[in-house]
Amino acid sequence: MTLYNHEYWMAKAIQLAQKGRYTTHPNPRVGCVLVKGDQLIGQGFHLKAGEAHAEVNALNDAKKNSQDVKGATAYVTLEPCSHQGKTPPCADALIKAGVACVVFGMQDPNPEVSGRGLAKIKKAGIEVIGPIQELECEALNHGFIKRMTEGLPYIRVKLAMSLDGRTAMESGESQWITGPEARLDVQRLRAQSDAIVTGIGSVLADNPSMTVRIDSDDQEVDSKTVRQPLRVVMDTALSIVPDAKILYPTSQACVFSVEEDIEAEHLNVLNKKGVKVRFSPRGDDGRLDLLDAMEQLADAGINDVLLETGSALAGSFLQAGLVDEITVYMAPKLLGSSARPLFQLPLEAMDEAVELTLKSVRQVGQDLRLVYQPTYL
Ligand code: AOF
Ligand code: ZN
Repeated sequence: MTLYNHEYWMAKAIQLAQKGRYTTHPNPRVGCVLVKGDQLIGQGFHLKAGEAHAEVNALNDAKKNSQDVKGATAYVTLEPCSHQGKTPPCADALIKAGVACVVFGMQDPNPEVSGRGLAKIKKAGIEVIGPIQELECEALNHGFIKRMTEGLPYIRVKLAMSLDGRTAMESGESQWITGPEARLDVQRLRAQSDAIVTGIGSVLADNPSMTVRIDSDDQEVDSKTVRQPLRVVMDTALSIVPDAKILYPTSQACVFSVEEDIEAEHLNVLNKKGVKVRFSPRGDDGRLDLLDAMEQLADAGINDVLLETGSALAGSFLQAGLVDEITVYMAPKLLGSSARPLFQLPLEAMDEAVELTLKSVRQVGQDLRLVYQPTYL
């Protein structure tokens, strides 16, 4: 089979994997197609943690279509697993089904797998080809890969700004800079994230709920299966008011504070309401250590963080080297020179400038969606 064919079928597997974009957490998004004699005989993707993996769904699909999988080629966006997790190893299922060849997109970064799935398949005499379209396959799972390899979530900062780079008026007023289409796009970004992180400043100023709100007729996200991400507040001195909307339901919320900085009485009030407060040490700047907080989130299985906050906390995340991606919605408005900037960064000379790489540009309604990556990565 030519490389062209491999890329064609892997692209199909990637499309399938994307169907799990809103549901697989904390598992990766994975797609699989089974091909025999240039015909697709089975397809599947991973939908939900605890349920069948992509390969097993594809094998079941072939069976349902009365297709014989013996001698087929399996295209999988991620190395088939070799371990017994919540489900049995996919490598074993493919071997048992008698596939002749496995083409994979990328190795599984999970230390429980990382190469063992491919080794098992090779040992069974099955041809293994790959990685194929590795960058595209990695793009499905930036968060899962970062958590597995660095013990940190993938952190995407979302900001809305005017053409003159302002995110709020001097008073803090910021509703609404962007149009309805961009705001819907943000809801989809939230729905793809495992946690929404914000700062106490934004909570006290706007009392946001930070929930995902998807209409029942949404073209992209199924409003019935949409998952509510964890809502997280960075609040060094624990100043959050007990009835802040973001805290409810408390099962899906948590607050990070510095233990020495808080009032025990206030902690009691919050605990009684069921609010989970986590502690992080003080960082070099005297404020909560953001790196520690993010490590705690990764330990709790958070792959993808969406940081929706004001310019001060966004600037601190950037300076801590924690930002993986910046998504900016730019509105056709001018907010004037006294309005607040995108990031608060105390820079003076040109050589201190934070360099960014432009990754994509898209028009969303009347706004532009710009995606950047800091070059410190
Ligand atoms: C695959 N195909 O579709 C997925 C894989 O607890 P479990 O059994 O669901 O296993 C989760 C781990 O399996 C996950 O951390 C990752 O290493 C791998 N995910 N592997 O072969 C799939 N979702
Ligand atoms: Zn598996």
